[in-house]
Amino acid sequence: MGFNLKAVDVVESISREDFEKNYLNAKKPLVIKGLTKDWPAREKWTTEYLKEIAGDFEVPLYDSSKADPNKPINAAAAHMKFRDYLDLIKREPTELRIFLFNLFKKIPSLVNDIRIPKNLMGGIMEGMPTMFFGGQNSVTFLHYDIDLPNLLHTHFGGRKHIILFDYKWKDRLYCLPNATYALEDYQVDNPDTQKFPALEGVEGYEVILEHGDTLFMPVGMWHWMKYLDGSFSLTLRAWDKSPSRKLASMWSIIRHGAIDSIVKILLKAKYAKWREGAAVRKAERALKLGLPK
Ligand SMILES: O=C(O)CCC(=O)C(=O)O
Repeated sequence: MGFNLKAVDVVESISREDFEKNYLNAKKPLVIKGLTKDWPAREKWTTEYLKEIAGDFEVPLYDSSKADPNKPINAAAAHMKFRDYLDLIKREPTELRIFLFNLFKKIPSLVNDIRIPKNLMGGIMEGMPTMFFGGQNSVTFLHYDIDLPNLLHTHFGGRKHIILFDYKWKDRLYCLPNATYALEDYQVDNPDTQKFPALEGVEGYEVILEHGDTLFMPVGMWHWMKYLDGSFSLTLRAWDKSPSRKLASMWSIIRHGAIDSIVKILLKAKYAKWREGAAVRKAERALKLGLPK
């Protein structure tokens, strides 16, 4: 009972044709274990190495809260020297995470440690490799990416538990209006379906990533992530080449980023209350009508 989760397909390697037909165009997730086998990063990126090259940087840290009605999403909870943070996640469990960190901007030579997989997919934004760090047990709340990209998410230094849902389940997942995340963190690995009945039967995917694994997440895919060990990831994003998809990405950023943040700041608790009610109404309606079909 609860979610209906299937294992994500896992391959060692894949041809472009197979990937395009069965995953990219089919909007289906996939783990490619061997995509990084020729990346120097696979051996080189230890926490000691990262401390050596970037330990002095001050980094913003995020906790598990996300829905403060007075703050734009992604407001940092604290700051710390990168070196101290890396020591912390190796030493003990913590909910503190680093989210969307462009370490490559600070240390451009890092790009030499990876290989952009252009043979797999076009449109990868080479200037935007972002990094994510988490302590054991830290959780990245369920969301989909605001700019609607295809994502290649590679994990390093430990294991990460990931649960995914197709975009079409948005209403049943209690998505907040104007947002790319849900009403509440209903513990995605053990959801309370008494309190959130529309979650019952929602279909998704599940996988545990290990060091060097790359997860492909298609456009609009909801993702929830729990770091099982203090570890980190690198995400490469690719926008779809069609002008209509590009426009959809731009509009999503404006609506879910700028407009949502402005309304949040102006209306505060009133807005939060309205949209929570709206998310519940939509979820209950979708459940009643058996949506999505
Ligand atoms: O690794 C994480 O903590 C979050 C990753 C994520 O949300 C992404 O790659 O879009």
